[in-house]
Amino acid sequence: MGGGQERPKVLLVDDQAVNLQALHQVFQADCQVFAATSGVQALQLASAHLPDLVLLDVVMPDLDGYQVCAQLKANPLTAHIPVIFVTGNRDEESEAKGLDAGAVDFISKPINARIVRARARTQILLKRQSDLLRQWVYVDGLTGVANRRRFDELSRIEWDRTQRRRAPLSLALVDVDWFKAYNDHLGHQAGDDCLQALGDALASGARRAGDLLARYGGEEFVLLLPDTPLEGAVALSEQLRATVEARALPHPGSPMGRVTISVGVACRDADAPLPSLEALLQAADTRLYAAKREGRNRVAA
Ligand code: GH3
Ligand code: MG
Ligand code: MG
Ligand code: MG
Repeated sequence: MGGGQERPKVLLVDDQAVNLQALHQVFQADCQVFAATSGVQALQLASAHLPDLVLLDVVMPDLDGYQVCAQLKANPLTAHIPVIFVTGNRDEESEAKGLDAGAVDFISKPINARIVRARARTQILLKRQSDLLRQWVYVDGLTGVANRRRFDELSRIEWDRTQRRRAPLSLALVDVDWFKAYNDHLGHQAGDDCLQALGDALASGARRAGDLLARYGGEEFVLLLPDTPLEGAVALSEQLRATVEARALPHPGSPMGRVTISVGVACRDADAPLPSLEALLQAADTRLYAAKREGRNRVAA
């Protein structure tokens, strides 16, 4: 069904085993299939596996299909996953309600395998195209790391998410030392190449799945580190600083003779509450400035 790509992931949700089985037969040959028999389980599996499509029953004992669909759409992680209702309720009111909840399509039971497969194929294709576009929209053209737009969106999400869970959120601002002089000595093209190399170096530093490295602007990068206390963020930043220094990229305009970075680190947690994401950025920026003042090629927190 996916045509040469990785097999699409489909989540089937129905409280009756016989219905699940019928759907399973439609998809098992072409797709990686996950099955849930309740709304709660459906939400868990959707977050865990991020399927390309959800086929969703309406009438279920705990959460009904409309509630499940609304919750999927309310979660930024799962909001872009298309949902098709598969239901015994054929009336227009049910269909309108399903589409209002954010579903892309509505299929009546008993199902016709070819129709279900064809409609699913269309939605999976659209989903893959929009995934691709979303990816490009979020990538910095020069370095290939996430761009400022991605950082702005994810940092808001992580600010709220970590605050709700009373978990720490750390942020490290990375700035290349004497970079204007680098361009002046070696030219702007060499400067661009250097930023690319730095993007690679920073991205290759040991990082956890939830961490985000983004190009923040010009010759500045930012690391967003959810669930990471200040000490952890400082240790990681120090590791990245050392990695860049060890690459020994020649820098004739720097007293260090090689390309180095300075890093400002800040953290919001129970001990150090901050009023806003802007305040966290400001704190990291102040420390970055201190790292510069204290001689560059260092981490300040
Ligand atoms: P400091 O150690 O204090 O950070 O000195 P600096 O020269 O790096 O700081 P400053 O902010 O004065 O200069 C940053 C320079 O980075 C300005 C510009 O020449 C260069 N720069 C910013 N973005 C790019 C880019 O995309 N490509 C290239 N080649 N250079 C860039
Ligand atoms: Mg049912
Ligand atoms: Mg700068
Ligand atoms: Mg700089």
